[in-house]
Amino acid sequence: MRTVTKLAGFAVGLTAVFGATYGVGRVVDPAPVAESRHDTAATPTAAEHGGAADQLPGGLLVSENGYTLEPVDAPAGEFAFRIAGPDGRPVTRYEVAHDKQMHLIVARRDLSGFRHVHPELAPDGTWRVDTPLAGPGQWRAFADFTPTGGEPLTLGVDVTVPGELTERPLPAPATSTTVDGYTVTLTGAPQPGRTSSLTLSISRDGQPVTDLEPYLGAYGHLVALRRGDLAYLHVHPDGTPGDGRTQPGPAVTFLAEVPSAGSYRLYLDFKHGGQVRTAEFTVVAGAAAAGDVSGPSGPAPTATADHGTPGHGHN
Ligand SMILES: [Cu+2]
Repeated sequence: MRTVTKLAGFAVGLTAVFGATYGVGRVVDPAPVAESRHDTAATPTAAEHGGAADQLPGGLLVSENGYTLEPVDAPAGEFAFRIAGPDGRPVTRYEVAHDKQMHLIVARRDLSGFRHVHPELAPDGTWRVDTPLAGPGQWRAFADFTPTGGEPLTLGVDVTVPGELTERPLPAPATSTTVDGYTVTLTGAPQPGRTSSLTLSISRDGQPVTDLEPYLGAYGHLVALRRGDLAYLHVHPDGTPGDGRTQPGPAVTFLAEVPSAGSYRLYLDFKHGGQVRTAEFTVVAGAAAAGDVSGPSGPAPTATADHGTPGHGHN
């Protein structure tokens, strides 16, 4: 009983700390935290959906659950790293998730320069890839992987590329963007602490694109990074190619849960004509987001948030 009590106390402590960010409603029920951790290895999808609100967002830690992301020296033009396991040795066995054993995502601290690449694993546990770090700056590199026998993890590490840096301001929030002649339109807005549907529609020359090609097991792959700390968010596609209901465009729908109000940068990878492209958006989660200082002062944003009635936004 002592052990059980301690575990429960630990779970309460964790939940209370994270509750400031994720909503305090879960503090009263610590049991799901412990259960979701047990279930994760066997059913990662269920655990991700059921327990995400109780966990720290991905990518904020360089070491978690005994696994540590370690960049290693590499020749010019190459980026290399390994994952040290609980025994201190490089991990050499990984599960495939979204078609790959390792997803490496990089972005500068100002949220520019996003790249999503797939390194090659050497027998000694070193991952190598043509460097995705496109120029000088403070970069964050995220390794998104599942070690065999372990839980899905996203570890993050800072990497500096020396040189003259020009800080880029975060682009203003928008619901439409273009990349390589494609126009991508966003419908829906993320709401802190709950699952929101985001639909991205792709067109070219005014015509809807209806022959998207599967990429990483879906018609699109969406990553969200939070401004300020670059918290890395998994966003799950709603439907997969071949499930009998998911169409190859023009619309691709995702289920996103952001942990807090604030600004996020969304990066949509989609494949068409044999090439992967990335469309980027800035979105603001929550009615009373930081930076909303231009409007008249008053209680309106708070009142809107408290009522929580979807479809009654004022903007
Ligand atoms: Cu990937």
